[in-house]
Amino acid sequence: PGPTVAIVGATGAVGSVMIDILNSRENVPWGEIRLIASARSAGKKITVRGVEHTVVELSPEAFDGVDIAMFDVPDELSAQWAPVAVERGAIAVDNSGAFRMDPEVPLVVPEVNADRVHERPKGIIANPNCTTLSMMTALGALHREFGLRELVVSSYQAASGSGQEGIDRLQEEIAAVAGKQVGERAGDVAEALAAAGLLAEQTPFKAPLAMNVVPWCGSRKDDGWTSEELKVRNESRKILGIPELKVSATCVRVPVVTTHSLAVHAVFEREISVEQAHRLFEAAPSIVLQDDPAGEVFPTPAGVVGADPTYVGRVRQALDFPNTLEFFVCGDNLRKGAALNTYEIAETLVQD
Ligand code: 11C
Repeated sequence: PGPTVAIVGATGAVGSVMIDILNSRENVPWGEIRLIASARSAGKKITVRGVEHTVVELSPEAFDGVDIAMFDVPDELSAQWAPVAVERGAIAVDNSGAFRMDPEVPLVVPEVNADRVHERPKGIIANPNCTTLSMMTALGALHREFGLRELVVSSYQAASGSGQEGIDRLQEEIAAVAGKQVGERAGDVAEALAAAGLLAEQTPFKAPLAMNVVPWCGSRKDDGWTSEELKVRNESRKILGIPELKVSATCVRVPVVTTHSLAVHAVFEREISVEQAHRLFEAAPSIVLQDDPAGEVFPTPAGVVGADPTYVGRVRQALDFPNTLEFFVCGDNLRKGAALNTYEIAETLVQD
């Protein structure tokens, strides 16, 4: 039989997508597939590839016999349990922020730096943040040929970046404002939400998300930055292998359930034409180019959700900045942004 793979956090928003990915693959290299979750979800039955599995509780013993453990749990749980999985003999592929910037932990996007999976002195490989990941295959393809130097991005991040709690909150907020004449007076959206029992202090988004956008993702960091904006900067540098890359990000939550988008302003060592960028995007197997200004064709998150590839469009040469390309990317934050990339790292390990 093939290697044993475990999904830790199997019942969460990303874990569920991981199971969808396992179910949708024609062939998988795995022998046993083990589903691991908190005590609250232990005992739950989930069918994977036609076989009913019982979710087992997270414990040291749960990792016995596991070759690759894919973690989709909060940072503090990964920090505690990924080393336990390694002690028990597994390679941990971790989708949390706990290890990403650890110099002894590779941060991998297989299309960009698959070779890094071999350098894992801690037995842990990290999966990037979904916002960073949504633009990485596109930037990796351009960087290889044209040498990326500077990056300015604005994100349009979906509610599911905050997990099932975020999805539920957005759906409830949309239901609360549906059919109401709101959005015409400051505060009236918040009033409609409060009237529906959706309390401001219970949202993961800091402000109403229905009929709104919220320029705040993640937690507060120094000098006015958010954690998400610093992750985009630090992780982009590490994945692309450009420690000096100049990066400035503004991360914004938008009322989209799933699929993150980014407006990217990328400066290269030399001039790059739209045609050259198109050719690189078209040659990349995990990129779909949707870019036809004449036909007004471009990607949107609603058209991309559920898809594996990164969608790229609105590719333009900047009018006032030399060697600079503007483009828009959309990537399903639960798939390539999280579960799929984690799974592809695990597949890369098996192929090796
Ligand atoms: C969001 N990108 O959209 C975040 C969620 O570092 O893995 C993922 C946080 C992370 O809120």
